[in-house]
Amino acid sequence: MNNIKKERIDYMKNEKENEREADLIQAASLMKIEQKVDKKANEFEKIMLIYKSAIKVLRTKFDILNEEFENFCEYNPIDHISERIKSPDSIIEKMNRKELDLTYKNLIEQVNDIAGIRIVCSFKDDVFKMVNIIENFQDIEIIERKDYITNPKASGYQSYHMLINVPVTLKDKTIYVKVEVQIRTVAMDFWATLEHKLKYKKEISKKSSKELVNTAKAISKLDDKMMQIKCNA
Ligand code: 0O2
Repeated sequence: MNNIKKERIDYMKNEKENEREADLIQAASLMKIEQKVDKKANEFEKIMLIYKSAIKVLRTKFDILNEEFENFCEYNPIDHISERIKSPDSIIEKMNRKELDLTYKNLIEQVNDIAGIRIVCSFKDDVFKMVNIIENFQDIEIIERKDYITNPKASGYQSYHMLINVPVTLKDKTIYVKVEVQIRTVAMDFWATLEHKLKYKKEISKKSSKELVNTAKAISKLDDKMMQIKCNA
């Protein structure tokens, strides 16, 4: 079930990716990247500010796209868009979960979803239309993608994730910052939101986990049925 294809774009793998991370470290005036993460420190705040800027850049692109669909096209695949910066506690919890040393280096290199944008679409095919549109953005780089729609997670979770590098223009240079884009249908979003609430920071029984997987399968069937109705309408 969990044979999710992790596609990493080859040219990004080594030097270029390290360059991107070095730029971010420099921009945050973080000279000692092996320094331990301190969520109350100035450096931490500066890093978060840069991630927030990346969200602003990408959010503006999606807002423009949404307005274009709304005003110039017959159909808008976007239902709504949301964004978030991962909270300091949640970043540290994730680093602990991944058994990472709590250094700024690991935070920048290994935590991919500090900045996140979610695009919620109406129908399943709209998700793939959005993926295609993002692929054609000239100024962003796609680092990785995870298609949890074609290959749902063992939990039942369905969503399309793209990890992208977004250009942030600072006074003396443009730096690239990682943002995770989650694209899914309204139905998938409904399931993920409730499942997150049910599971958040607590263990649930095997029976309940199984029931959640079954509800995810039901959601997938509903999505397919709605697509069929749309095609026949
Ligand atoms: P939160 O609290 O939502 O931020 P990676 O990010 O690639 O280094 P990870 O975290 O295994 O490693 O990647 P993955 O599986 O793509 O998950 C990233 C995010 O997707 C999660 O962030 C969740 O937001 C969402 N997600 C993944 N699996 C599930 C799931 O089973 N149920 C729900 N509801 N959401 C899921 P966080 O940090 O785990 O959580």
